[in-house]
Amino acid sequence: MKTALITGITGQDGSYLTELLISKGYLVHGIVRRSSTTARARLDHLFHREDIYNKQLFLHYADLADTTTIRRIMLKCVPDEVYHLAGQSHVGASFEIPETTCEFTAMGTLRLLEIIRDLERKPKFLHISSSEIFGRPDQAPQNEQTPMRPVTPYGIAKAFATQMVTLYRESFGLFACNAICYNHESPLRGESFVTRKITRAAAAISRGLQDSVSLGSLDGRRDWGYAAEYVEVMWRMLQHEQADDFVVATGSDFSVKDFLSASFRTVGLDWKNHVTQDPRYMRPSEGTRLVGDPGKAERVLGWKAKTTLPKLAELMVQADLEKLDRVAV
Ligand code: G4F
Repeated sequence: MKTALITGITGQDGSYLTELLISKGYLVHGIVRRSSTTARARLDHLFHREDIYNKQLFLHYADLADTTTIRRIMLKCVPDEVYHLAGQSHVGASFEIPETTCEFTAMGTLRLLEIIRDLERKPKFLHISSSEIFGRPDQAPQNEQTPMRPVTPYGIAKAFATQMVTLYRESFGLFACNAICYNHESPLRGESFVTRKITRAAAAISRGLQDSVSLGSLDGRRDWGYAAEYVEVMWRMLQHEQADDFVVATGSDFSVKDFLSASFRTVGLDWKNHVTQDPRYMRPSEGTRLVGDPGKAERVLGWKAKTTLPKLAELMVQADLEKLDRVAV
């Protein structure tokens, strides 16, 4: 039986990854940030299972800045694999809180690498990197060799973390990998990211609960995949005989307008009648042409994304409709 440790276990990816690893018979330990609210709704279904919680799934409190506690957790649970998902992940917010972003996203990763470097039994390590490291690239699609040119505090923090992972692999011999993930969405996506904001609004507007939704720039293009599929490749990366970096993407890009169109079409509405723009959601600078070339992941790991627009938007809107209807009953 293998043991995994997941940072950011309460997030969208953490929850899908936990389910995957539990189905594969892993013991799963998760690091949870202490706060006054219990923000682990995405894990509730496992938390309430007597056969799983505290038998196959264990949660530990720690902050990414708290090296001593994280080292203690690693020494206690002796993981075979560490999946590092945690960090300040909102690109727009990173302009408001650049120091916090760098503290958790950049330094948090370095601290984990330093802890692992000192362990006698070193676990394999996966860092969830981001397409934001490419910023405004010269080439599209981007691959593992594309130079990093980040244009947001978040992208800069991720570029630092990504390069540290490569450095620790090459200089200290750690089995450390970067999954360079493009946007990946699902019904579990946080409500402040554009996709979920749109699908929730489309569902609520169709049920007569609101009239419109306020967004920022509609021109951005993204390579949107389905998060439930992305955790599979995260796992495969750590099962591969060699540590390496992989772009994780669908290979197709769409605009925010395309996502709006697919979402509102699902409920039989025209998005143009329900969207307003608000400068509050505009960013001082934006990545452009962010579309990934997932060829290496397909060749080496046998992984290929299956779900993209319009199916992705449809399944998210359907889930939001079901959620609203459950509350209304
Ligand atoms: O949904 P977003 O906030 O995602 P973004 O910035 O691409 O970042 C996400 O994907 C990255 C790559 O995988 C991750 F590294 C990162 O952690 C995060 O998961 O914004 C997407 C696009 C942008 O062009 C943004 O300007 O949507 C545009 N947008 C327009 N109106 C909006 C809004 N974004 C947000 N969050 N909220 C809006 O109202």
